[in-house]
Amino acid sequence: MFMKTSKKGSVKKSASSKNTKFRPNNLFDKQRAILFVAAFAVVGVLVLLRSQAATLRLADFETGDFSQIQSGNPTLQAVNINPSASAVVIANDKAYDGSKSARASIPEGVGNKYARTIWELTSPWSEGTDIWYGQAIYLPVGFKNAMQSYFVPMRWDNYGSSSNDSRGGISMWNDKRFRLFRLHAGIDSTETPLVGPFDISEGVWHWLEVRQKFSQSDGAAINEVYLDDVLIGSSTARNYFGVPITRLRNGIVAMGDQTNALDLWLDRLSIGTTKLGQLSAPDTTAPKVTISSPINGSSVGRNTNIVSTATDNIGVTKMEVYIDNNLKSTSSSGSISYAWNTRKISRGAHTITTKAYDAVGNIGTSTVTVYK
Ligand SMILES: [Ca+2]
Ligand SMILES: [Ca+2]
Repeated sequence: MFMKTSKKGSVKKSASSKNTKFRPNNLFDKQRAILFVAAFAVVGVLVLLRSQAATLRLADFETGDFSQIQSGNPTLQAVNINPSASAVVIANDKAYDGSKSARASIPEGVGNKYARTIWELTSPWSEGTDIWYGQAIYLPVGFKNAMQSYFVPMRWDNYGSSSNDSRGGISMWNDKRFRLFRLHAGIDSTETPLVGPFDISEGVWHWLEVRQKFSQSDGAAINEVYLDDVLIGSSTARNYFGVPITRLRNGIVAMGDQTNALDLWLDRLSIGTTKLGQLSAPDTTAPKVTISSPINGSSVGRNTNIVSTATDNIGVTKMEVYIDNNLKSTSSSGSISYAWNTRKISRGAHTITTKAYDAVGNIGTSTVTVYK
């Protein structure tokens, strides 16, 4: 059931005939042989130059749009969804670096769904290509429970450019664990992971990076997965099937049998020829908290709604409401509300404090004093 396809693999023998068989035993054929060698040498040099020309491509979304992904093909949108609604938007509420990220969302409903960005590769990946690709990923608390079948957050493929498509990348299966996988229509459906399974925890940003040297031969390929800059597994098993790879996608690339709504955040999507690695600067910025209700200095009625929101440079992981230093409510997001019944409290001044935490424990607070 893992990304089934109805396509059957078929291998066509290349047409050859004895009339065109190459026999370099006369002058014409010798000249032809020299031309062949020269042509292959030129192609080889061009391929080499092309591979050397590959430089880091990085989308951190600080531009506020998807132009960093759409380079080279403005008609190929970074935003796609099936069946409906907006899929990937620039988000300001969480970011791995800077202040913006991409948020991929799918609505409730049945069906194969996707909400992903698409990189059009500047040159196809093929036998011998040694490439790094990665992304920062934030799975909100509850994501795994809501994920019902399988989910692919990062995938390369040649779908669209070849009917004989093959795919690989990172997927999460219904055991809620992640793998580096390979798949080829009609040929490899064994679902044997190249690396994994491994865990990616919720409620905190992670840096996920993959190195793959592509080869159809077991032992000649390289497959490495890094999570938060730590190598968590590797193999040299065959990782692709000879069809040039033309696209890399990030987000909710595919899922099966999903009815729950889901969303996740992405940042710092990258393609390069060397390891990019996790951002080294630690997060020392505390969340900024505001209490929008009640207003500082106001008199409170019998039923008072306490409403507070927080933002953070990376992400708010928890919020709390305190009344006179007593914890009353918690949430796992960047907003919190609490219905305060003041009937039993004493007359006079009372303090309301809300706290917001980020993943590394920085705490922001906001306090108002109200009167009964
Ligand atoms: Ca960013
Ligand atoms: Ca922070």
